[in-house]
Amino acid sequence: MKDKKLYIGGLFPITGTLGWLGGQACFPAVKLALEDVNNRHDLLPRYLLELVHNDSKCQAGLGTNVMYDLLYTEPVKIMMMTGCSSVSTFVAQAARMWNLVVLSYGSSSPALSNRERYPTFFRTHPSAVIHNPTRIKLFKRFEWKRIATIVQTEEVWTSTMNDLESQVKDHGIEIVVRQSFSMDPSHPVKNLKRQDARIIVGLFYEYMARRVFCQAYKEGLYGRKYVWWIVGWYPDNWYEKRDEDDKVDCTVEQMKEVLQGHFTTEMMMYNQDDVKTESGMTSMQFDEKLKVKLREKYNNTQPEILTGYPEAPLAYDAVWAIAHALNKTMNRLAKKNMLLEDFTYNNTEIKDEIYVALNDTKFLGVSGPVAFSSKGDRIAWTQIEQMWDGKYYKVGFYHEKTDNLTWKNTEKWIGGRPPSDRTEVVKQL
Ligand code: ABU
Repeated sequence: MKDKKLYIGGLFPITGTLGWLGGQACFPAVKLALEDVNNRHDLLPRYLLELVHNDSKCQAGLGTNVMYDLLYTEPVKIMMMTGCSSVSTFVAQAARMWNLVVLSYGSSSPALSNRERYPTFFRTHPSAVIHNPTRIKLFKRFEWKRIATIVQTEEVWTSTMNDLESQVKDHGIEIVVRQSFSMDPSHPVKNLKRQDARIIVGLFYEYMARRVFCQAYKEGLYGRKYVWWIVGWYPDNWYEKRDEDDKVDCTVEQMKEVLQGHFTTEMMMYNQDDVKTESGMTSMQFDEKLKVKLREKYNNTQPEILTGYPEAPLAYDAVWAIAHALNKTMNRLAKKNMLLEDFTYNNTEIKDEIYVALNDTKFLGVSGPVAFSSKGDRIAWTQIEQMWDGKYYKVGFYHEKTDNLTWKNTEKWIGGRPPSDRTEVVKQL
C-alpha cells in the first residue's frame, strides 16, 4: 500500500514573454507521468510521488526565488525538476548546498554539462551541442565552407555557438560573419546583409526568432541566395504568434515568405518504434493521451501549438527516471537500515545514493531510450526539418556516434539547387 509521500520540487516556465515557456505542455505531461508512476505498485511500493511546483516564467531571478520558496517551506523535497536553461543554471549551481539532485526536462544549454559547476545535474533534454555535428554534416553535403552566425546573448546560445566554432574548424568550414544581440536584432541582421552572409545559423529563443525574421524580411535576407538554420523545438506555428511586446510588425504572409526553405535541427523526441515503452504505452498512445489532457486544460486549443508540446515526452520520461532512481535508492538504503524519508538537506549519503541510481538509470521511454552520459546528458538522434509554405517537413535524420545520415532527398530549393556560400564571380571572356 502506498501510504507515504515523497515530495519533488518543480519549476515550470509557463507564463511571461521571455525564454522558453514550455511548462505549458510539459507540466501536464509531468502530471500524467505522476499518475502513471503512482499507479505502478512494483515501483516505490510504499510511496506516492507528489509534486510541489511553481511558475518560473523562464526568468533566472524569479526562478531562484521559487527555488528558495520550495526549499524553505515544508515538506522537504527529495529532488528538484527544472525547465528552461536560464533557470536551471541557477538552481543546479545552488542545489549542491542542499544536497539535491536536479533533473531537467527542458534545458539545452551546453554549459550545464560542466560537472564542476553543476555536480548533481541531469537532464532528459539533450544538450544543444547535438545540433552541431548535424549542421556540419549537412554543410559538407551541400559544399558550404563559409557560414554566418547570429546569436542571442544568453548562455544557452553562446555556449552552443562556442561549440560550433570549435567543431567547424576541424572540418574546413569558416565562420565569416558573427553577429550577436541581447534584445534588438535589427542592426545585427542589417550587418549580416551588408557582409554578404548566405548560410546563416541563428541561435535564439522563439520570441526573438520572430524579431530576427521580421527584420530579415525587411532587409531582403531571404530567397534563393540564402539558407537559414535554426533550432527545431519551437511550436509549429511559432511565426504566426504575437506576444504583447513582440515588436513584430510583419504579417504572417511576410513571415512565411522569409522562412521559406529554412532548415531546423532537433533531437528526435519520440520513440520511433511501435513498441510498448516502460509506461506500458507506445509513444503514439502517450501522444494521444497527452493531447486529451491538453485539450481539456486549454479548452480545445490545438495541442501542437502549445509551447513545450515537442518536449512533453522528455518531461514525461523525467518523472519515470526519478521514480526508477528513487526505487533503486530505496533498495540500497534498506541494506543500510535507512529510508528515503530520512532525507534532509544535510544528508550527503542519501544524495550520493540518488546520484548513483540516476546515473545508472536506463529504460525505454516514450522519448526513446533514456540513459545519461557521465556529464548527466541525454544521448539521442537528431532530425532535420525544412519549412515550405509555412509547414515543416522531415527531410533527414542523423546519429552522430555512428555518423549515420538518413537523407530523404525531399528538400526543396527556391532557386532549384542549393545556393552558393558566397557571391559567385562571373568570368568575363
Ligand atoms: N527545448 C527547449 C530548450 C529551452 C532551454 O534550453 O532553455
